[in-house]
Amino acid sequence: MSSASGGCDGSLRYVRRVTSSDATAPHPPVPALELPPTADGFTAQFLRNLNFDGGVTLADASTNDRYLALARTVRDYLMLHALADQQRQAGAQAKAVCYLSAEYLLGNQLDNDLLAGDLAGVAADAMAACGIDLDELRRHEIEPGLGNGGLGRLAACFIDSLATLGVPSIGYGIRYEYGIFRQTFEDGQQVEQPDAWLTLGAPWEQPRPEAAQTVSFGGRTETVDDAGTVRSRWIPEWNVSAVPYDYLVPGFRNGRVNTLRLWRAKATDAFDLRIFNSGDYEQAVRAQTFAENISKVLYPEDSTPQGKELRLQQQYFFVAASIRDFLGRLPEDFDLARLPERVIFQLNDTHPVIAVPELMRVLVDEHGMAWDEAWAVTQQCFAYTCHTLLPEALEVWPVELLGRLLPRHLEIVYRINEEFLAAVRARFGDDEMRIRDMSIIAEFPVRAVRMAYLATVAGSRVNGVAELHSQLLRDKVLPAFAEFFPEKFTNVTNGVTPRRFLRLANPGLSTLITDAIGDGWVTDLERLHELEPLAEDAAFRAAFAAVKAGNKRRLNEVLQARDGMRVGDGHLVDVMVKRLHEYKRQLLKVLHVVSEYEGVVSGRIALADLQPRTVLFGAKAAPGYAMAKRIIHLINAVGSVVNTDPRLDGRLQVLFPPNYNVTLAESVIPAADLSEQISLAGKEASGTGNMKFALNGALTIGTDDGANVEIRELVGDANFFLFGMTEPEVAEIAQAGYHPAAFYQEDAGLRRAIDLIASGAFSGGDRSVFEPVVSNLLYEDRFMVLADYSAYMAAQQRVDAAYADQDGWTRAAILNVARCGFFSSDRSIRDYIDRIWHTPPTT
Ligand code: 26W
Repeated sequence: MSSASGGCDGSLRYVRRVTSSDATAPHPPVPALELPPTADGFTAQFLRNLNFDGGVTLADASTNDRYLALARTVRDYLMLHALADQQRQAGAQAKAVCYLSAEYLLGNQLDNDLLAGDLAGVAADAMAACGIDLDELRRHEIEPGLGNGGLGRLAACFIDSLATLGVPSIGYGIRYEYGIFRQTFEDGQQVEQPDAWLTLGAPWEQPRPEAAQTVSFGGRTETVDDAGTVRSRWIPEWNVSAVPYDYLVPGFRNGRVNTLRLWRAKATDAFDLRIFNSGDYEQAVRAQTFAENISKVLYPEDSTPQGKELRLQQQYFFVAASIRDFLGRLPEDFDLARLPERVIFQLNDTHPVIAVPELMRVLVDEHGMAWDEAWAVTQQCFAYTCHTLLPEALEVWPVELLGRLLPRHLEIVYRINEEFLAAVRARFGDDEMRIRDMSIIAEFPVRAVRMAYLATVAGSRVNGVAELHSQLLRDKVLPAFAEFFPEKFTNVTNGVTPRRFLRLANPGLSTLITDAIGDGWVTDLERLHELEPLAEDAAFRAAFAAVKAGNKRRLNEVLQARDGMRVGDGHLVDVMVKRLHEYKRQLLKVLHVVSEYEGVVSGRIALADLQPRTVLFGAKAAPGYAMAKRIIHLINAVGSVVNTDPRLDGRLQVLFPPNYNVTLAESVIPAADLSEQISLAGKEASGTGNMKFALNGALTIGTDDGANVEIRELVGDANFFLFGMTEPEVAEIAQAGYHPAAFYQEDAGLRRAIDLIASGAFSGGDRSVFEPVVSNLLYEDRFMVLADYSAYMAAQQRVDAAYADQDGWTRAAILNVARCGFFSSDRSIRDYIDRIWHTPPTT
């Protein structure tokens, strides 16, 4: 193929090229992009997109125009792969994974797709030829923040790994118009701003209005006599249209492209017309707003469900559309009794669990399948992942609400429950305590459907997300179910994608690794083990330390531009980034900072003995979570005092850049020395930030919780700062009665820190501001911050001592990198395939 055009003069042009004629091609030759891509071909396509899609010339194009045209061009190349991939997979009849998740925290797409499609080089050349600063376009991108935290980011890592492994799969979710709010601070307090991520255009998505599905709500059920069998039928009251928006999910340089299909709610034409004809135009418009509200906003609650009707509407909306969509892909004459051979629906926590009665309804009511057969099919088609241990995070839906919104589904849930409880009785007799315990329907405080129980009864497998979590799930959260269905329970430890979180986020370390062991690690992360001997190589250690120093400079550039902040020169960079929740114990970190500060100002610690540190926080609080917001206020208040007190001479800094998101994580994590993973043991299901830090050569200070346990086992005790109570110890003191005030009384250091906060030292003398935080710690302290304080302080002293030996620290950091290959999401996905899905990759 000849080169399309030379250079880039900005003129309007349309380059017509024809593929080599192939008699067996499914359609006549079409103008095509060149594969492999060339800079000239890329440039030509970029200009075409700029001119014809954007309607501007290069000379007149704004940054946004250029960004959109670049994104489109990248998507065009991926689309070539996608079309070829679809052709290869058509007719393969392979079993697919449908990943059902209410959240996908995707992060920026441009670099990810350039990397996966191996387009970074040509894109850079093309932009240079056009006189465009590629980095400026990178900075222009707004990430789709369609998730809250760990669960949504995990889903994004998983779809990356599914594509890279070549597993047939579709991710299904919701295209929220407003993603997770943008956090700002006013006087140190969180203020939420809308995240209007779509306003400047959404070049990565492709609307597919022709593939819209209708989703129904409300109404009533009636029974009909169908040739002697009594059947129930749903007469819904209102419909909305679900319009799919597709995102390409490219595998890493393997020609595979999967789909992420996100649904947007639109008013149906029929609905509009009916009201329009009644002459009430205003109401017709109101109805449209009502329907479109369903995909308007992501609920910013992470772990405390609000039980809002709109949220249930969202959940049903996306799973009903997804199930229909998937079934529509099967051949017309497909025998639905064989559905389990073709699909597994993975339930990402309880949010999509309403899919269970929906599939039953479709099979029984719409396809006339017998109940028992439909139930057997359904049980094989679902599997459930639990992501929490907090009882308050387990979703329940009042039957009053469910019955009003989805009356037929409630009937189906009742019948599932009836038959399940009959099986329990058959095995254990009329043990009413047990029956009440295991019923899918809770009776108190209101009759409600326990979605986790429904998922457990319906799914073929139930998994936790780290070894400890899966064990606690069996022993503490769902013990009666683990006894009844022992074969269902399994573990899949979480993982993170090495493409985004090492290869892209840490180019310096990536190059160092590749120079040492080749680039196979990008898709085979266990190969990082080959780095182990290099921990003893002084030259490698020096190079590794230089990369870390470079990453700190890079972070400073980002922080400076973003927030006017910077990490201190020569400082230990101590990072705690995650959602704000009391169980994660940001307060413990604050107490450490306050203790160090108090130590210096009171003269107990000589300034020269203080290890210079920058403590960096990133955390959003759910808007309705008052205590979390107070803790944010406290962190900012402590920062303003500590950062400006001349007695500290800048040796202790607290930075809290607002709006922590995936993009900021990509700058922060590679620069960190110390990773704070300090949740109360038994509360953090897994954590995934912990894995990202260790893979980027930060050492962890952490409790024996979630995946910390597995990280420590792999990296070794010498390379991990363990502290605090174990889960059984926590359970024991909780049992005996926990008295936080006793710890306050007994520990002078703790007393000084708390007293300083209580004194108003961080609130301009106003003692009332943080009084609720202080009294909560002293009289309730549900997550036992005070009980772990002294162990934490001692562990931080070990950190300081270890950091003083820079070469030893670097050795430990290298071993962290070398030993954390296990935490690739590729490995997690292989575990899902082996233990749950049985969906082999296709080639
Ligand atoms: C509003 C209801 C609700 C309930 C639970 C919203 C969100 C949740 C999630 C389960 C919270 C969550 O993100 N859990 C996190 O999942 C990660 C991925 O498995 C784990 O690494 C974290 O430990 C867990 O907190």
